[in-house]
Amino acid sequence: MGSLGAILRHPSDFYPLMKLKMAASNAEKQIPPQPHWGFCYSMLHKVSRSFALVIQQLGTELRDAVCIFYLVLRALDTVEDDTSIPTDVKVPILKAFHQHVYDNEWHFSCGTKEYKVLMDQFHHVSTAFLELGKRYQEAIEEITKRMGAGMAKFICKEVETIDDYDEYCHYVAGLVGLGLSKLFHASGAEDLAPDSLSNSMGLFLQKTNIIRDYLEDINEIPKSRMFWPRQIWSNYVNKLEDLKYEENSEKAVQCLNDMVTNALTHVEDCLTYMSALRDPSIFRFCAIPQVMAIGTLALCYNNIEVFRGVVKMRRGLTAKIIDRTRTMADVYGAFYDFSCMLKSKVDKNDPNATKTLSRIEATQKSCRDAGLRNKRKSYILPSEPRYSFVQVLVLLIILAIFLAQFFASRSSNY
Ligand code: D61
Ligand code: MG
Repeated sequence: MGSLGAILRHPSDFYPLMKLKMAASNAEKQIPPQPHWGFCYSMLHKVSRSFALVIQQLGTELRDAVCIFYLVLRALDTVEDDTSIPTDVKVPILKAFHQHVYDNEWHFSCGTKEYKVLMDQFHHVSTAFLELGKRYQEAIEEITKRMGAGMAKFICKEVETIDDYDEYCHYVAGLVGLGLSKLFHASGAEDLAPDSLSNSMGLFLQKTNIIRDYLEDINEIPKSRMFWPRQIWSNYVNKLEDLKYEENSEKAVQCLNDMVTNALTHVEDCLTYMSALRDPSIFRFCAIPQVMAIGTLALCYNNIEVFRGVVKMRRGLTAKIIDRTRTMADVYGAFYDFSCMLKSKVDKNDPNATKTLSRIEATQKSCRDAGLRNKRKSYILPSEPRYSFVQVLVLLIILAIFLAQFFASRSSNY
């Protein structure tokens, strides 16, 4: 849960945080009894708290398919991400991964911590996969095949141009969007979305991750991982790692802002994709990560901390987003709020200021034109009552007296 300090600074975080905590512990209690499904759902909670929560609220049949889809791709990604596997071993595994899913005996040990457990016990995922409906299996197999081939291609190739960047993000996240749209369609709950819109849903999430994780990826041992395209960073520094050095702070922030501006190109498509969804649980499943992404971009924009440590939304704000993202009106409202926050951070001396502002204004226009923004509390305006130190102290003393009396009266009853 959020720290006491954070809650005192944002008292309205308290209720959504409690609600989230209860939802998470309920979800963990609902682990299915069969060992393979039990393994899959407890693994899902261990490797991704955020996706686990949104997956958990889908209807049973679709939820099982999405859970397996997630674990199969997470296992594939564990192979991709393990920088200690030699290329000549890694590439054939990535390319054949879609076949391994049908083979209960297959396993390959790699990764660390919970990812290692997932790899070592992958037979549980295969067993569960084989119990899914044929249409779900086919969609998962096809996407795994295409993603594995794409990852293999980029093992030996760097992300040079913006086209390479879009292509890499298509393989690792855009394809997830295409696959999910197929699963939604197969469940009978949604029309089949156009591929280009599904792709944008993934690109927006992946680019946000790549921007936020700059430092973690560059510091990766034994070998740094680089996803920022040379076509962008070479306008600011000679080597991608130079962005992390203090003497390049100004260039680093300008480069970061360029990257955020690039990610904003996908917003329109994402709003169009979400506005076509009909099923409320599928809607929440798709919308919560998107709202978190625009919030993360707003936080990272013009923020040197991206090059110094981890920049993350506070837990309380995440909890509020999960609690308050239910309809398209909520999504337009949230995108509008975070666009305002972005706009307020644009420095007119930034080399891309005009481009950035025009993308932000386009987003604000889409949100306004939809005319759906309901009367809601803003995520960014300080609607919080501000408590002074003395006020907090007085409250704590009153609480202490109250508790002391309560316990005194209880013990005198005996
Ligand atoms: C609607 C709802 C969720 C969506 C969506 C549309 C479209 C795309 C995505 C989710 C995928 C977004 C991926 C963003 C996070 N990036 C990663 O996890 C990177 O790995 C990419 C390859 C494995 C993808 C596994 C995945 C992720 C989310 C899913 C899913 C499968 C299946 C169903 C639902 C959600 C990243 O991972 C490491 C890290 O972020 O630290 C990387 O290696 O680059
Ligand atoms: Mg990866």
